[in-house]
Amino acid sequence: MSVPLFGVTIGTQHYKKCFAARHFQLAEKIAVRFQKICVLGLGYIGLPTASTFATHGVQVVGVDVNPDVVNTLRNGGLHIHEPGLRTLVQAALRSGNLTIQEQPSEAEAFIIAVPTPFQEDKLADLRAVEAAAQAIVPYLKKGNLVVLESTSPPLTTVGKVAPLLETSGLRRGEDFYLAYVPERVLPGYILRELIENDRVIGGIDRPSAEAARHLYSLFVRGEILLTDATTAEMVKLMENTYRDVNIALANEFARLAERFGVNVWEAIELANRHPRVKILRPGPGVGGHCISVDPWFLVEAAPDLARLIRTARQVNDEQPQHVVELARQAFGELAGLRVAALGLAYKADVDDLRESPAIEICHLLQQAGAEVIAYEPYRKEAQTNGIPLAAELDQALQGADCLILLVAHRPFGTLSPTAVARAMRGRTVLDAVNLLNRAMWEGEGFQVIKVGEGLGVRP
Ligand code: SAJ
Repeated sequence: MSVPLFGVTIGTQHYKKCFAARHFQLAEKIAVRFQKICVLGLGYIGLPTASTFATHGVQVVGVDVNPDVVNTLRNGGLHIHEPGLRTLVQAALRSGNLTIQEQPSEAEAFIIAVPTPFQEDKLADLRAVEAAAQAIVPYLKKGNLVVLESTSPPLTTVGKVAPLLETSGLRRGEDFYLAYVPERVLPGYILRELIENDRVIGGIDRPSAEAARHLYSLFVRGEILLTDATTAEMVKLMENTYRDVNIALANEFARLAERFGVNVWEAIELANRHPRVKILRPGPGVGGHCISVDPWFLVEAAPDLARLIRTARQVNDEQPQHVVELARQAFGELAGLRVAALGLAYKADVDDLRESPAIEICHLLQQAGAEVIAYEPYRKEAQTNGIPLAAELDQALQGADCLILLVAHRPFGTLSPTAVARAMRGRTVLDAVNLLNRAMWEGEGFQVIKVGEGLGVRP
């Protein structure tokens, strides 16, 4: 039997010999010393993680290179929206366990939770990870644990982070522990999932995995599963790719249904009654900083192999254009139309606008000559790059010829068609997320078009 490790397959006996009891005990000893940690990157993952460790009794130095983020947090503010996060951060700060800095300081463990976006050419941009690893170097000491949480292409931990850390003169596996521990939390449910989800921990060696297990078991209640670093990187990319490919399938089903005059929502509901079928939801496209980005890391790493993954990405990336095509069919000539666009976030009930298909749809409508006024209840003052933003819903609706619903935010579920009809000039609604009750809106004189239903004409 053999254990795949760092791209190399080595025999189990060798694995056991290398990572046997002596190291394991070292890891046990290290564990009790996780009294002070340093979390680099205070975004959607780093801030909840730092605060959760702090409220579990660990002294945490939260580090962010953005002085605005540091100032906001130090002054009791919050730069991101996530349910429950304000209370958690306040509790962490009040406990005295969480401090916010622009630079790391000495600690027993360092967690890197910085963004890994892609560049124009869809290649991974690892500059933030590299900068964070370099920032740790002056503070790295023998016996420290370094954890990478940022989603990264395969082999980043052993091929990029480890060599950077070794510029300290310390050696991986001998002087410091190193692990890849992917975050798997769903925006909107981060605080609960951080604690309850199972956690995959990939060590560059067995002691590193054990050391990271001891760190995360301070608050994780889900099962902790140990593997090697590269497998853990692959696991993370597989999870998000799996979702992306399945959403692409749902979007393709929607397009097929529109062509055949079928209601895709009804068809999906019926297909999902099969015990082994679970089709996801079509929509305006796939956004956010994870699912629309991560599969490209696999395409980049092996373009000759990742063919389905690339196609799924392309299908999802085309969906905003498809929605605009539906708008053209529903609204007629777009030039000169005043369109009220509801929702700009990348998905329901978050304030995150990154890679949002809703924003792309607004831009495409503008390019077609429409006058778009958007309303985003969770980011009323967002910078939206040329999309005028209404401070209140009514302002967006006032005098609009058409309404396009782009995000299934909870507050939109209770929109009153009567009130909307009073404010709008026209009576056409394009629902890209299947939130509106067709009968209610049609009862108020609206023409309702939905993604996956098209104009509802069956030959
Ligand atoms: N979407 C659809 N149809 C669906 C589900 C989602 O069109 O049926 C769209 C959403 O509207 C959104 C995009 O896909 O635009 C992504 O949303 P999501 O809720 O699927 O995922 P994220 O990006 O918010 O979070 C994902 C999660 N990964 C998986 O579910 C496998 C989360 O667990 C990860 O931690 C996160 O990526 C991450 O940080 O990587």
